[in-house]
Amino acid sequence: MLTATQYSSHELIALEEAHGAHNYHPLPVVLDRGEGVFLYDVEGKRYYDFLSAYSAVNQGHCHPHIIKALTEQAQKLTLTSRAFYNSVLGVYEKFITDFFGYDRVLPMNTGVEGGETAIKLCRKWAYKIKQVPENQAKIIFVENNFWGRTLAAVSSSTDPSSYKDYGPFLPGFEIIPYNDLAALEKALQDPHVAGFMVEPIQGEAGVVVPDAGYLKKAYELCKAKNVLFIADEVQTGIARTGKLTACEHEGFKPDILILGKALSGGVLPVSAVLTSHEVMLTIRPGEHGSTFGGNPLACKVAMAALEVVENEKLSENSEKMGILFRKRMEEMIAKTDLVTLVRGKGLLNAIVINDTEDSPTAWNICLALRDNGLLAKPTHGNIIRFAPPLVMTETQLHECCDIIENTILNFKK
Ligand code: IF1
Repeated sequence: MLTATQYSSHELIALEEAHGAHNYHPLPVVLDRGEGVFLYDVEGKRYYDFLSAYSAVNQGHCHPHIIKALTEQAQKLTLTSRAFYNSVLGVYEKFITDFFGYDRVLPMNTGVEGGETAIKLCRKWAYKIKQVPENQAKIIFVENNFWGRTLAAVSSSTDPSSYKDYGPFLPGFEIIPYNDLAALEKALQDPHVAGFMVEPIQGEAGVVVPDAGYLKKAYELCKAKNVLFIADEVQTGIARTGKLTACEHEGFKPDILILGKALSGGVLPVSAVLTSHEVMLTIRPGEHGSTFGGNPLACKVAMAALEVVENEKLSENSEKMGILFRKRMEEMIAKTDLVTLVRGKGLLNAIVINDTEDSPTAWNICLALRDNGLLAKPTHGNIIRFAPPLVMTETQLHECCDIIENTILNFKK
């Protein structure tokens, strides 16, 4: 029996084709090893990672501090379930609530479980505190949101590729345009509204940055109507946009904060929902949970991942490198009509390709970027997201911008 290291990229792709679900269409590259900002394919070719596993690897691949925490705890105790206490969870809960400035945390695993948990907390709070009539609580979402693949998540989606043929859908969700305060103000007139859940920057939609002040004003509108502002920072959190959380750019703290992805540095699934005593304690024992939620291994990994964010000043580096990146992209855009704009905050950015959404141009550019040693992937059609690990140095960033510029300027449709 051949081990994985003896298969070629081609053979490994064929194995996935033959034996796996076809729920993705990956860029044709087979990765075997990761270290910092670099990925290496099966044949040993090195690439700059400009996706970071959708912003889960902010600390860089296989960060030694996180891997050390993982391997030490893995040899001691990995899982007790919450049927019993363990020696790590309480320490983690104090650590993370202090780190983000919240009263309490509910630990889960994936980002979408964080979203589901936030919605359940919001509904519980609506019935027990706001006194919304039972089963009448409404939660407002925005168009082109993306917060995962569960039936609740796709029930709030406006993207047919997320929701088509998965009905019937969860009721109690209302969808309004993003970045539209008048639409939010109108929707908040309904006294049954319990929450407003929104990404501070829409990742999957193509790194859509709302107008300055939108989030803060939306928060204020929610407060005026006793509605919980729920920030989905699964992708924008953990220093990705140049602050520890993206809401910090607007100087407010969401009532419920959802974190995931880079909360573990991409080492294993760790998510967290942070909120106040009042909201969190509406859920009583036995009313929510998860087998792996808050397991000792995940807690140790998450604390190490957050220590890296603080010790290596990843928010500051993300901010600084992001400014540099967008400047380099603007200079490139001045030399070509293939790219119309660059947008983003910190090291969450995207370029918009001057072609139709259904054109293969963005995909073909990503294939050329791959050949030139940089990995990125289009989000919707003609938008390419660029989200490298936040540990990138200025020298490395210039090298990556050189690769992107040379690829774009020499690209033939
Ligand atoms: C896929 C997208 C990104 C997220 C936000 C919650 C979640 C995600 C803002 C759920 C997850 C992932 C899911 C993955 C691809 C990726 C993605 F393209 F799907 F939309 F990043 F933009 N909130 N995003 O971005 O977290 O349950 O996955 O841990 O499903 O294809 P999860």
